[in-house]
Amino acid sequence: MKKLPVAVVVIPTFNEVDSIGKMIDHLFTITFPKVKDYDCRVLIVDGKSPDGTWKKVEEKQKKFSNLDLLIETKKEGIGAAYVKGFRRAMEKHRASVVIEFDGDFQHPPKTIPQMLKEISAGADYVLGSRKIKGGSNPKGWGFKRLFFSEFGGFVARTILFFPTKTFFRITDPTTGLKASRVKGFVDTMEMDKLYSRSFGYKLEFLYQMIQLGAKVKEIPLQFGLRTAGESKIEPQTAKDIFRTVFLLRLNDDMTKKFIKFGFIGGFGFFINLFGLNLFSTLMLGLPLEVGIRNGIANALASEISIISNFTFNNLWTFKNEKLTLGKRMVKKFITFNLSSIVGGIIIPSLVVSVGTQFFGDHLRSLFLVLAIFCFTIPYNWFIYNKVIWKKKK
Ligand SMILES: Nc1nc2c(ncn2[C@@H]2O[C@H](COP(=O)(O)OP(=O)(O)O)[C@@H](O)[C@H]2O)c(=O)[nH]1
Ligand SMILES: [Mg+2]
Repeated sequence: MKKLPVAVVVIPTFNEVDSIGKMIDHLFTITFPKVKDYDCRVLIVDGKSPDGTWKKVEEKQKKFSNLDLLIETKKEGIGAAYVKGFRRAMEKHRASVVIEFDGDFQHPPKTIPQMLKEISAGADYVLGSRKIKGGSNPKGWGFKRLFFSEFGGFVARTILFFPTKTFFRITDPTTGLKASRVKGFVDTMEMDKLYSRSFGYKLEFLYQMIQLGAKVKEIPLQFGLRTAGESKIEPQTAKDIFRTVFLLRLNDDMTKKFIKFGFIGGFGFFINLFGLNLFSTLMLGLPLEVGIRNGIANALASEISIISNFTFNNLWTFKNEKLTLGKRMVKKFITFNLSSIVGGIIIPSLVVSVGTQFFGDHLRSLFLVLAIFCFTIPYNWFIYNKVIWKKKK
């Protein structure tokens, strides 16, 4: 008989004695028989629950051979529990798919066959979403919990992914119901140094899976109310999640690039300013009108700042896409110059011109600042990434 790929449903538990037995029974007798193309197993990672959840699991192990139990020495957070669970699923069970699942019936077990089907159909990462058609939050949730969930999800999504495609594609980033492909994803993920060992892990796994290029599929999740036990969400959970997404984004390669780009751009501005004064002073002896003199001085200074921007971005910001001396570099440098004229002169001049025409001369400086931040910076960032230092496929 052909050996089926293994899917491990990992369930972290802490004081879930009232629901874990029912959950195990339900999975093995109702859910798994519906799955034909996976060898389904359950792994409970228990934080040494004082209520003896693990004893209940040991009791069930006598009945179900595909039920594994890992007892932690103490409660270390849901994220830490999943890391241990995933490792065990890969090493001991040689899992092809790992599923994140709660032990309290808030995640409907019938989503498991659905998620596995999506994986078989080619998805690498299946997420249960409360935000798409067919998904929902528990009816009994009060305004506060609902607000935190909605607002937290939006903030997390924005900080992590804005303005990329993923921002629009991931509707429920804090969801805890997921199926992940192991090969090329979970086995490649960095799990040693997580920012959060608590609920923030969800965002870290999500972020890493996206970075690894996972094909995402969302399925509707009707998030239920707990049937028993208490939520382990604590007041500091929101802070933990916020801190985690912030650190992830800050250490993102793109963000680091953007900071370098901004730094070099700012430096370029000062070169321009300094150069204008320097050249203007040097040309004082020449028989020129003041306007002509400053015009020439600024043109020279601008070109130096363009050269500086090009050089430093090439050596630092885009060092991985570095252009080397040669024909290609000359071509790109010419494009860079033309584009700098568009982004640095034509666009701001248009904005200042149109803005002051409509809203008054007194707003001149405001429109310049607006033009730089709203148009020049995004424009340059786009051109640098997509044209000048475009990644080779
Ligand atoms: N092992 C372990 N399990 C945990 C820990 N924190 C939460 N869990 C379990 O993780 C699952 C999700 O937590 P839960 O309290 O249901 O979160 P909520 O449903 O979002 O309020 C439940 O099965 C919990 O028992 C922990 O620190 N260690
Ligand atoms: Mg729960």
